[in-house]
Amino acid sequence: MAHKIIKSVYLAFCIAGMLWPAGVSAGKNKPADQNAGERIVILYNNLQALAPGYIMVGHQDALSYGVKWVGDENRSDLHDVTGSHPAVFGWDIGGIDIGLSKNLDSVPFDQMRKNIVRVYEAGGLNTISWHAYNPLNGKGSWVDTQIAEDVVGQILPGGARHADFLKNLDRTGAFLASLRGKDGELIPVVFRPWHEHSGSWFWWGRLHCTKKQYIELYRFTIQFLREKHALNNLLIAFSPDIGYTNATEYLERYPGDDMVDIIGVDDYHSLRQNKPENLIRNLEIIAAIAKEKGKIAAFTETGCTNMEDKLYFTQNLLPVLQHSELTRSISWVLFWRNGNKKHHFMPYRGHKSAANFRTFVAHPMILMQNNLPNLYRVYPDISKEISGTLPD
Ligand code: BMA
Repeated sequence: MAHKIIKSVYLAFCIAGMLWPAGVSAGKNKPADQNAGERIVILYNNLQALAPGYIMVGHQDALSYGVKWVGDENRSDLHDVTGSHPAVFGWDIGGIDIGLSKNLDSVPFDQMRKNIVRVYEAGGLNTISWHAYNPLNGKGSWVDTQIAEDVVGQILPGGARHADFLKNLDRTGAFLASLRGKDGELIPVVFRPWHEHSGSWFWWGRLHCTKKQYIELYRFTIQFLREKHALNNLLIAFSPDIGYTNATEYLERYPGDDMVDIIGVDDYHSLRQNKPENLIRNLEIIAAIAKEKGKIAAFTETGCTNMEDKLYFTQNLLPVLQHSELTRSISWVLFWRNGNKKHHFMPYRGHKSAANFRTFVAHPMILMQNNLPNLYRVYPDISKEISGTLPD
């Protein structure tokens, strides 16, 4: 009898565990943040579980504007083209740091916040990059690629302008802390600061700081947001640009496993140069690192400028993504923004590559919002939850 009771108590625990919250820790890998909140752990587990079989489509500023429209409610160019929004939504908070009400591409922060909540409620993924303004002069992120600028050295602890950096970081933290769901809970987001540091076009790029300074900047930023702003809802994405040919080179300025969750890369170049083999190599390197470290690999930025290549998705990109077990384990691919007819990276209604994109998203490996399970719920097996609904 006693044996039976123990057994049923044990069973009850197991069943409860499948639902909440012990199921939360079911995945063997954990986010980098020791104090990660429950929802971010669920999200992390779901991303890990989906990664081997599926690649999510992401689009920067998808809900903010597209070619020939701005600010329409619940609209995206990808929805116009396929009948579904993307699964992943990219945002950029450059400008929040110096107290602007709109970001560097004129997206009002209040509207961005509402859309981030909307994406979360629909079960999709938000990823936030940060084209941080220069804390020394209030100008943008871009600097001369040939002339070294000592911004990082001056804003680090002990530097002459550290206090100015803290003000900017406080405003950034306050925005991230304002991303909340209906019950006041912090919305899980991917945060992708100090990106493309392997180039020298941003003030935190290779030419403008030492390896030690870059790593300190990165670690200081994340620790400050986690501790001072109590942000336990972040998955942190590390995303250099191209320029590595092996894992050691990729990891040269890596800030540490306790900081990073997403092993990313921004690569526009390889396919532009008609070198798919380079993109395959770059993706396989990040996928192998992610696998070894128990993290998540993502293709954090790419795109075909103005969609000049009509068959880009099925002829150029899909063969690369499908190439190997490693490339297939990339969690998402984020395409850059549709600013206007002369600056866009995705098709829009009536565009000549729209049909090609529809073929791409119909591939069973590719996920848009309409086939994505809610990423903030616990499932016994999330791959059984993929809806077969294809875009119209
Ligand atoms: C660049 C371009 C710019 C934009 C910047 C930040 O790649 O799209 O127009 O301001 O990204 O989003």
